[in-house]
Amino acid sequence: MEALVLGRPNAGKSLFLVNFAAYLGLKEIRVEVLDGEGRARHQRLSIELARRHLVSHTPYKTTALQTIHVDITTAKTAHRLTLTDTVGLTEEISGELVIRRAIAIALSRISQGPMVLHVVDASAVGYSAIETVSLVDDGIARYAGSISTYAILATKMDKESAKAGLERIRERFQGYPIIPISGITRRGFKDVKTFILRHWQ
Ligand SMILES: Nc1nc2c(ncn2[C@@H]2O[C@H](COP(=O)(O)OP(=O)(O)O)[C@@H](O)[C@H]2O)c(=O)[nH]1
Ligand SMILES: [Mg+2]
Repeated sequence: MEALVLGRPNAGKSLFLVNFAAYLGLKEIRVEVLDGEGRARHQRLSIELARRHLVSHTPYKTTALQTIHVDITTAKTAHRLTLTDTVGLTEEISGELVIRRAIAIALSRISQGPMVLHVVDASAVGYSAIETVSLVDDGIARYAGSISTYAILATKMDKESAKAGLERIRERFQGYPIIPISGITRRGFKDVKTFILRHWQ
């Protein structure tokens, strides 16, 4: 089973991915990095290094697909889960070829059938009508939400402003599963695991 992690730059995709893998018991992360040319490279990283390597204050640190394999163990069996991080999706067309390519690869993956975990920064969802959820998030929900097993992960719930943001997300994305999480405190990780197992195929 594959879960594709999508969202805008800086939403919190990579931190969720690394800490969720650690939560599932992974000690070392073997990342398969697909570069802008579509070539795969393999790297072994400790959770700490992976966090430093993949998570960034500056958007676009993730310019290639990074795939992590983890096992979710239940009472009966171990399920092999592949988590794929992606470059942030934006309204503008990037001037950088490597980013345009990474976006194209991420978008084309959606139609190949993975579960889509759509990460939205709940703390950045504004109060006024103009600065609410972006068109990019609308687009991801409409497209991935119609063809994939799909959930919105409303993240950064450890931040004060995220409470109001979560309400806005609930208003805007009615009918879609919404799971409040924090990539830092790991709030909601159990719910994400339950969601993944419930839709296992
Ligand atoms: N407070 C808080 N900060 C977060 C959380 N998740 C990510 N961040 C921060 O947001 C920034 C972008 O995170 P990153 O995972 O690289 O976002 P990406 O561009 O979507 O992959 C980094 O500075 C992270 O430390 C969270 O749950 N809570
Ligand atoms: Mg990232």
